[in-house]
Amino acid sequence: MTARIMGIVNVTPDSFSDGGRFLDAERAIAHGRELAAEGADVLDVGGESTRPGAEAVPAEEELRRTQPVVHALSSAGFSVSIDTSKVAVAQAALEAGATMVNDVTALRAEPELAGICAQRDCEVVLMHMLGDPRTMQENPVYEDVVDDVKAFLAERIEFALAEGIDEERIWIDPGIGFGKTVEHNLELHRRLGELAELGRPIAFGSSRKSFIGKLTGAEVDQRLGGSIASNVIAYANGASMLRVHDVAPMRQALAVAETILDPSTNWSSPRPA
Ligand code: HH2
Repeated sequence: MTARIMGIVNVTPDSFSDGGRFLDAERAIAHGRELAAEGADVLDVGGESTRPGAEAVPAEEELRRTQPVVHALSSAGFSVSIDTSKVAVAQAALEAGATMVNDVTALRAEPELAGICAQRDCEVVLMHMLGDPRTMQENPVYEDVVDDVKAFLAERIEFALAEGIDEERIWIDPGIGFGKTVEHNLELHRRLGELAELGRPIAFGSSRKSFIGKLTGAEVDQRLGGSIASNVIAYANGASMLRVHDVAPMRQALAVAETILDPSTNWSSPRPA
C-alpha cells in the first residue's frame, strides 16, 4: 500500500518582494508545478497561515490569494486541495477545479461548508485541533491524547455523514502540532494505527513542525531529516496521505519504506524519484 504525497503550496505575501499580488500568485503557481514534477499527487493550496499565534486572514483576502493559484494549477491538470475553513474560499476553489477541501477545523468554523462539500462530492480532510491557532499551544491537556483525538474525529465523521458527505470521501488527520505538546505529538506517531479503527484513511502533516525543532534544535528550514523520519514512521503506522514541503526527498524515502514494509512491492523498475 502506497501513500499519496500532498505538496504544500502556500500563497502568502512576500514582504521582501515589491511585485505585489501578481508575483505572489505567480511564485506559488511555479512552486506548485515544481512539486507536481517532483511527484506530488495532490497540491494543497493555502492562503492563511495556521502557525501558533498566527492572525486570521479575512475571507476576501484569502480568496484573492488562493483563487488564481487554484485556477492555474487545476487548469494545468493537477489535483488540487484547498486548505481553508471558509465557505467562500472553498466554494470558489471547487468551482475553479479543486477536488479536495482540507479543513483544519474539521467543518467546525463554518459548518455550512459540509453541505457544499456534500453537494460537490469532493474529498474532505477532517483534522483535529484543540483550541484555535492563536491559543492552541498555551497549555494543551488531554485525558489520553490518542483516545481524545479519536473520539473527536469519530464525532466529526458523524457530523459530515449527517450533512450528506459520502463516507468514501472522508479523510481523518490527527493534527500534529495543533494544540499538542511534544509528548502528545510523539504519542500520536506511536499509536497512529489506533485511528485507523475509525475506518477512514489517515492524512498526516508534520513537515518542518516545531516538535522537530524542539527535539533537534534545528531551525524551520533545516528540518528535512526530522520530517522524513516522522513521515516514514507515520506511513509505517498507517498514514496514507503525507502533507509535506519537500516532495522529492519524501517520495524517495517513501519508495524505500514501502518496499521494505511490503515484500510484494515490485522494485525491479525504479520509479523516477
Ligand atoms: N498543518 C498545517 C496546515 N494544514 N492540514 C492538514 N490536513 N494537516 C496538517 O497537519 C496541517 C494542515 C500547518 O500549517 P502552517 O503552520 O500554516 O504551515 P504550512 O502550511 O507551511 O505547513
